[in-house]
Amino acid sequence: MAEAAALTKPDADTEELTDGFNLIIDAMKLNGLTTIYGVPGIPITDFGRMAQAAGMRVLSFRHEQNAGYAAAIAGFLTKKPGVCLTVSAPGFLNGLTALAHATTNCYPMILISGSSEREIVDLQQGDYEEMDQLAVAKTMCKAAYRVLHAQDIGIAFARAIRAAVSGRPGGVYLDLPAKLFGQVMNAEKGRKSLVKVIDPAPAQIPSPDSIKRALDVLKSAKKPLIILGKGAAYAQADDAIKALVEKSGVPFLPMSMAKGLLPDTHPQCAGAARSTVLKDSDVVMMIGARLNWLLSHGKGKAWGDAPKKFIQVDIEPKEMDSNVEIAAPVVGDIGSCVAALSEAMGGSWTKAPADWMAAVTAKRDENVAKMAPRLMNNNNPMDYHGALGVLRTVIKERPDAILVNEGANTLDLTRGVIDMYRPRKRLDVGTWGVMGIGMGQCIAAAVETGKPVLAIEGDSAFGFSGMEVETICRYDLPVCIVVFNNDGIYRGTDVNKAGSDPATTVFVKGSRYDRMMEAFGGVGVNATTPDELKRAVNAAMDSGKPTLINAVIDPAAGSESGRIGNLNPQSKLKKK
Ligand code: ADP
Ligand code: TZD
Ligand code: MG
Repeated sequence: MAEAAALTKPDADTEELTDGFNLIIDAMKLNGLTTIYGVPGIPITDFGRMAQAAGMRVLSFRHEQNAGYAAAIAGFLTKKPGVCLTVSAPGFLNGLTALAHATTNCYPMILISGSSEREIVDLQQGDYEEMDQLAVAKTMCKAAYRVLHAQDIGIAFARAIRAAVSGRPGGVYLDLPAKLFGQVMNAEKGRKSLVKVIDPAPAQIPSPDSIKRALDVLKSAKKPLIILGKGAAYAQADDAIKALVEKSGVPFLPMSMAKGLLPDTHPQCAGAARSTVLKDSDVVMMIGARLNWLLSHGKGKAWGDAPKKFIQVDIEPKEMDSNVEIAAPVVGDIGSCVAALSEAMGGSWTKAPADWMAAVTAKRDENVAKMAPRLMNNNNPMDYHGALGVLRTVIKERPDAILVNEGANTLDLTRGVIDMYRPRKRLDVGTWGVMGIGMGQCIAAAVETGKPVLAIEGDSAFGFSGMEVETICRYDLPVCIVVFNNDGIYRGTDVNKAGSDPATTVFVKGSRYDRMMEAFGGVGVNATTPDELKRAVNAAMDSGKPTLINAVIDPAAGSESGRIGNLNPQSKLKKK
C-alpha cells in the first residue's frame, strides 16, 4: 500500500490512507450490510478475505445463482438488501438470474460484481472475462450503477440501498471494475465520503380520500374477500394486518408466501375454499398481491360470472389497473395503509355478513375433511399425500421452523397440505415459479434467522442447486432436505417412443440423493414409508444436523405440471 501511495502523494509516509477494498467494507458495515453471499475469484478474492477479517459474514457458494437466490430471500426476510458478490462476466451472469428474480418478486437485493478494465471492455479488445456488464444488467433490475472512483463508493452504496428498498423493492446492480479496489485515497477524506442512509424506505402515507373510497366499496359488499400477498408478508406489519382482518370479519385468502401471516387455521382463513371465494366474492381487497397469472389476471373462469369490485393496497401506483379496473386504489406502504384503514373503520364497523362467512367455512371444512384420510395413508411406495401428512405434523409441532419448497406436484401439494402458523416461514418459487431457489433459500433462511429449515424438494427441483449440500455441511447449518424422489419431472413413468434414449422427463431410476449428503459428512436417510420419513425428519429437526432424506415416491403419483397443467400447450398432431 505504501508503494501505491508513493505514486499518488509525495508525503505518503505520514498520510493515513485507505483504498477501494476498505471503503466498500466500511460503506457496507456503516449501513448494516454485514452478510455477503457469493463465489470468490478475480477480482474479488482479496475483498472476500478482507471482509471476513473485518467481521463480516462471507458465505462462499458453489454457484453464483444459488448465492444470488440466498441474497434475494435474505432481502425478503429482513427488509434490508441481500448482498451477492460475484466475479466478472460468467459469474455476473450466473448471479444475474437471481437479480432478475429478486426484481420480479419485489425483494430488495444488491448484486455486486467485479468487472474488467473499462478501456479494454469498451474497445472490445478481449480482456479476461470481458463484458459490458452494466449494459446487460440495466434491462433486468430496478437500478444499475458503476463506480469508477474510490471517493464515490459511499454515494454508490447509498444509492444502491435506497433503490433496492424504497417504494416497490427490487434488485440493484453495482459494477465495480477491478481497478477500483486498489485505488488509494486519504483515509479521512474516505471516511467523510461514506453515507449512512437515513430512512432508506420512507413511510408512504395513503391519501385520506383513497382510504374513504376503499371503505365505501368494502361496506357495500355482501361477499367480501381479502387476498394477502407476499408484499404483505414482506411489510412486517403483522399485527396491523391481523387487526384489520379481524375487525372486518372478512374471509382472507393467503397467497403462497403469505401463508402463516395469519395462521392457516384461523377461523377466517379461506385457503381451503379458494375456488369458492374467488368465484363467489363481490368485493376483493388485495393487500400486497398482484393480479398476475397466479390469480388468473383477475378475470375469466376462475373468477366466475358475477361482477366484482377490486380494492388494491400497494406501494406501486403503476400496479393499479394492470389487469382489470381497480375501483379503489390505495397507494402507500402496507403498514401505513392498513393502519389508516383500521383507524377509519372506527370502533363500530359492521363485520362482513355472517351468512357469507358461514358459507366459506362450510366449504373449507368440507374440503379439509375430504383430504384428511388421504393424508393418513401409509402406502408403500409412498404417494405425495402420505408423505405430506407426516411433514404437516412436523411443521405443526415446530411453527417457528422455515419451510422451503419447490417442484411441480411437490410444490402444489405441499402448499395445499401444510398449514403455516407464523409470518414469513414459507419460502418458495415465487412469481416466476422458478426451479433452483431451494438450497440458496435454505442457506439464507438458516443464516438470517437461526431457525431450523425444512426443505421439501422435487427431485428435479433439487437438482438445480443440489451441489450446495456441501455448502450446508461446510457451514454446519440446521437444514433438513426431503427430496420427493419420483424418478423425474412430474412423473417417472414417461417412455421414449422412438430410439433408446430415456424420455425427456425421467431420471435414473432408484437414485439415492441421500448419499450426496453423506459424501460431505451430513446425515443421509432413504425413506420408503411415511413412518420412516417421520422418524428421519424428526431426528433431523431435533439434532439440527445437515440431513438429506431420499423420500421414495410412487413414480406414477404425480400429474403433468402439477396444478398448472392448463398452461402447458399440447400438440394435437403429435405421434401417438
Ligand atoms: P403474491 O405473489 O404473493 O401474490 P406479488 O409478488 O404478486 O405477491 O405482489 C407483491 C406486491 O406487494 C407488489 O405489487 C409490491 O409492489 C407490493 N409491496 C411490496 N412491499 C410493499 C410494502 N411495503 N407496502 C406496499 N406494497 C408492497
Ligand atoms: N427451469 C426453471 C429454471 N424453472 C422451471 N420452472 C422449469 C425449468 C420447468 N419446470 C417446472 O415448472 S417444474 C419442474 C420443471 C423442470 C420440475 C418438476 O419436477 P420435480 O417435481 O421433480 O421437481 P414433481 O414432484 O416430480 O412434480
Ligand atoms: Mg419429481
